[in-house]
Amino acid sequence: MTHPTTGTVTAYIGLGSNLASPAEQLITARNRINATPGITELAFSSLYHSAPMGPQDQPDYVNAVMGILTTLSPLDLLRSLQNIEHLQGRVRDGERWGARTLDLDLLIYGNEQLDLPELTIPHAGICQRAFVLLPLAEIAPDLVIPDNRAIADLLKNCPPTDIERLTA
Ligand code: ROI
Repeated sequence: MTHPTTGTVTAYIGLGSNLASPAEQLITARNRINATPGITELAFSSLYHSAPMGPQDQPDYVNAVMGILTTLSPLDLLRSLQNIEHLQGRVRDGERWGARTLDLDLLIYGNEQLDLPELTIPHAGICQRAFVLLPLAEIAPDLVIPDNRAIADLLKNCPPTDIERLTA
């Protein structure tokens, strides 16, 4: 939903890293997102330490979620996030679910539901991933995901195991 007076949309971005000083990667990414024209930060969650989902032969992750106001379209926002991943040394080597210096996922974009080859919104992984749900619930406890699922209900079905809040 576009805010009628400002032409901006509220969006949520998931951040994750498990290589090359993960917490610093997230802080650098936050600064770069904030420096992007058309993006204003609304909220940034605590950092969370989480066990890897998927292949276990990789380091633990640091995860967070950021809420923004943006004038960018979903695809322009996606491109900006991919550019930042690239700047921080993300290599897409084709290995699915492998270690990464930075992962920026566009989780939610207003009330939009999009299913494009390069972008699905709401992000398909939100509901199964405590490392997304927990930080999202921290900054947006009353959020209802566009297909009508309340964060609080999703959390009940997704026990927050193997995840620890790092900073206030
Ligand atoms: N596991 C955790 N804990 N955090 C992530 O951000 C993360 N990202 C991924 C995969 C490899 C699925 N596992 C993850 O892309």
